[in-house]
Amino acid sequence: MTQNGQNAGLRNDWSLEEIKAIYYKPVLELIVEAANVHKQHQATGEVQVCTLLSVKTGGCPEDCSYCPQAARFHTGVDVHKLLSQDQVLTAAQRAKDGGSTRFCMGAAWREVRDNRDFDKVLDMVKGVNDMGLEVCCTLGMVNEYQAEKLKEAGLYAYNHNLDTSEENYSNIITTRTYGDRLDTIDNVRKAGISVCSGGIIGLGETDEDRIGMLYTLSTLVQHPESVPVNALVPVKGTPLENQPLVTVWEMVRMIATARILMPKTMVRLSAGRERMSVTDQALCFLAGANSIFTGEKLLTTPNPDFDADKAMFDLLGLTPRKSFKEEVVDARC
Ligand code: SAM
Ligand code: DTB
Ligand code: SF4
Repeated sequence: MTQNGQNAGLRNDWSLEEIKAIYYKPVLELIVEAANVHKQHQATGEVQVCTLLSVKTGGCPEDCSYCPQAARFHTGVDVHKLLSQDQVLTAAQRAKDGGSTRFCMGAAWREVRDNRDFDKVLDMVKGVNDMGLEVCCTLGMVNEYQAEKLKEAGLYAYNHNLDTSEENYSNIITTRTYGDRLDTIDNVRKAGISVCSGGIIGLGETDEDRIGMLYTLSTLVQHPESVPVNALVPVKGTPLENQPLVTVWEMVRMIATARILMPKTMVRLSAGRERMSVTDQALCFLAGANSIFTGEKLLTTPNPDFDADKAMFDLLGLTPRKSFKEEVVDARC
């Protein structure tokens, strides 16, 4: 058992065999076990509400085969350059008014470059942070120095997904390596920024790949503070456009295993909710999911609208989680 400061009481020495034994449990047994872990470590019934904004859409030089924003695929995505500070702050205010506590800005970049666009993003981070929201960015790869600049500007979290297992990575993306991904996560961690890293299921990967990704995440020196679990949204024009949709049981298995391995982490039911019924989503919450993206768009694809999510929260008796930033303030009072 690891007993370093932040990981106290949490394990990062899981073996593949142990993870397999959890993942392959009969699904109802798995849900019960995950629900128990959830109850011990999380405030049940509380769900973190996050909103996404694509601040720079499309034209990306990478070849991620799931992504509508890769320039080489013809997906008809609405390509635009970096939004203005005004446009971003207006969207952030709307998200805040809608009950979001985290605002995540995504850019279709391979990596951050030290140029005027990065300076503008730093200003956006400052502006959104000043509004009292937890600011998150997902901008591709960052080096140590860029991570520090983001931290200084007030960045709370950085999203950088592993997406799949190390073994499967080159079947999905060839323009960078798994090691590149891990290096960025490390740079973000060193800068003292909260780490958000997870993946996608439904890419054509095997169960062993899903287990492999969970193994990498749960054996990092410190678990990511959030782990998004995305169901592939197949987009016309991408190489994965004809992939069959994942079932709710596959999502549940992934979420429940993540919850058991990383009890203190926020597990986010991310892309794919548009096609899920409230009953399906309820199973995911039962299995340990406690964060979602709200607002009618993710980055480029649809998401349930505000009213549908409000009705779901009411029906299931869920309450929006308050901001981690507020908790820090409370603790100081
Ligand atoms: N360019 C940056 C990067 O790759 O880290 C940030 C933006 S990228 C769109 C963020 C994440 O969105 C990806 O890592 C992937 O997990 C997810 N994503 C992209 N397209 C998706 C799709 N069609 N279905 C589900 N998730 C998707
Ligand atoms: C994450 O894991 N999922 C979000 C967020 N992090 C950046 C993105 C989902 C994108 C789904 C496809 C789209 O809307 O373009
Ligand atoms: Fe570019 Fe990110 Fe999409 Fe890959 S996932 S093509 S890096 S925007």
